[in-house]
Amino acid sequence: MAKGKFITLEGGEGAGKSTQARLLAAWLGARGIDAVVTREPGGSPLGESIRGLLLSSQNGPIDPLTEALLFNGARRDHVLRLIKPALDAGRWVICDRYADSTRAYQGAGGQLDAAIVERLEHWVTADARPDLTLILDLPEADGLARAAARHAGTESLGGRDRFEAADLAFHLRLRLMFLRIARSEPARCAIVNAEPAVEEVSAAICAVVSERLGL
Ligand code: T5A
Repeated sequence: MAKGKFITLEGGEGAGKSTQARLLAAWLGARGIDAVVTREPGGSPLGESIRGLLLSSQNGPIDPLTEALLFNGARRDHVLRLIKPALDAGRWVICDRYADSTRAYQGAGGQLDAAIVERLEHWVTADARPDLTLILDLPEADGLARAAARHAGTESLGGRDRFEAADLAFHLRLRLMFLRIARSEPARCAIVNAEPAVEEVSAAICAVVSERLGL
């Protein structure tokens, strides 16, 4: 059986990754392609438990190396329990965030040594490298405003998780890193303008998937 394709969605806060992951799965389903939608951190029971630890505002500041180890621990479990088995069974996998998020958030945002980030990524993702990564790009303040509008008033940080609560300079570093990754790996990555309406962004994504993955 042919292996499934592995698509990741990346970008800053509120870029629309979760929304677009669902729409892409539906579009693929209409073409007879069985796609599983998953997310990071999370995607497996252990991964979801680690997600709770990482996003909670109760744990105070966590240093970038500790964060990178926790994200990669969750990722390894996710790869072994869900991503690789699904791909081996011929299913497509659409993952809302993956290793590029560690490069951006802990590497560029948290200023963790790039060599450490790369080494961890190499160990953890050797069995599952994306065929296509869609980088959803929009100005960081716009993404944060979307995320804030979605969950205003739900928690002590005004509904924001630890990362959403970081300053704008942090979020600008993320955006620049995602764009740098896209430009340095053009065969794997495509930048999608995430500013237009949901339907327009979805159409752009489907066009890229169609062209890059031969649908
Ligand atoms: N993280 C993650 C790391 O630091 N390192 C890592 O290695 C990994 C894997 C995860 C956090 O962990 C960090 C990054 C994150 O901070 P999360 O809650 O999963 O936390 O955070 P996000 O992935 O950023 O999820 P969000 O839900 O905030 O953003 P999405 O998924 O990009 O956006 P979405 O689809 O939920 O949309 C947000 C809102 O905008 C609206 C939606 O309806 C929704 O209300 N929207 C639009 N509005 C207008 N126009 C459009 N085109 C819209 N698209 C969506």
